[in-house]
Amino acid sequence: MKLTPYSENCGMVVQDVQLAKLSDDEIVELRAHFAEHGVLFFYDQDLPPAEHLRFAKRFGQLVVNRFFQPVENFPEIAQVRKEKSQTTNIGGAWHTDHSYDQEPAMGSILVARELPAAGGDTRFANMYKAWESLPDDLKVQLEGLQAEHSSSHVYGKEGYYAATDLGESLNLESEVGEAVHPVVIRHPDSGKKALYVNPGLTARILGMSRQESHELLTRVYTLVDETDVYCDFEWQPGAVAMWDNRSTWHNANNDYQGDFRLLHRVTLAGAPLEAA
Ligand SMILES: O=C(O)CCC(=O)C(=O)O
Ligand SMILES: [Fe+2]
Repeated sequence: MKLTPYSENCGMVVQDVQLAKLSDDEIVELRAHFAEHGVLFFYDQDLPPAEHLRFAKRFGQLVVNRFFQPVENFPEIAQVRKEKSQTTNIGGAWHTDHSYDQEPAMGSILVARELPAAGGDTRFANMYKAWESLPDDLKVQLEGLQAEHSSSHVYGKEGYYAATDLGESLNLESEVGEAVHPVVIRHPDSGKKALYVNPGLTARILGMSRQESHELLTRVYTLVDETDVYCDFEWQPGAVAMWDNRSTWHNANNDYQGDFRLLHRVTLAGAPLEAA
């Protein structure tokens, strides 16, 4: 397999592979690239739902997202779906999947099924680079801190989606909850430090007032925003993106109003996160 940077600081395109036909050695190689780069893109893949699942199961254990509608006959595959008539999309804010779980999802594998005529890119951000880019005084302040992440303000009955036109297509009756993770983690496979707070799901930093926590998180997010750690993945039919939720953020562009978009996501289970 051959890797080429998608952009300077984020994402790698992996060529000369078919995800449905990987050898055991290629799985091992892919695992290393995944840990090192955080987000991998593939084009021209032939990956119907059964093959999508088979590839994901070779890569890791699965976890089922409890808020998204499953694909018919494939309860382990989630639909990332936006109807023509809906104005709100899934994942349209910077986040990392399942950070509200005690054992956050290791990764996600997203396959294009039906794309809008234009728009609908997924933006990614490299949280290894984001961490490295922060000023030293801020790094010292952040290391050792813990943050609470929550699903209730997004997926709860009183949360963000419940008040939108996407609400009825999500399972907002599912249990919501909180989890605490280190603000800076050491990636279990690469050994590198990564920033592990995100604007969508991190509720607060523990051990400080709401106001202090808000100010600190805002400072961090503003600095990340000013740094070149981003890439916009332009989907094509047959494209697949797989990302490591411990070392990236992502954000789905909602710039295709009136058009339909459907992707299928399989989510890979993770483990509790260790502080850096
Ligand atoms: O639709 C997308 O581009 C990504 C949505 C999302 O956040 C996800 O699938 O985890
Ligand atoms: Fe997501």
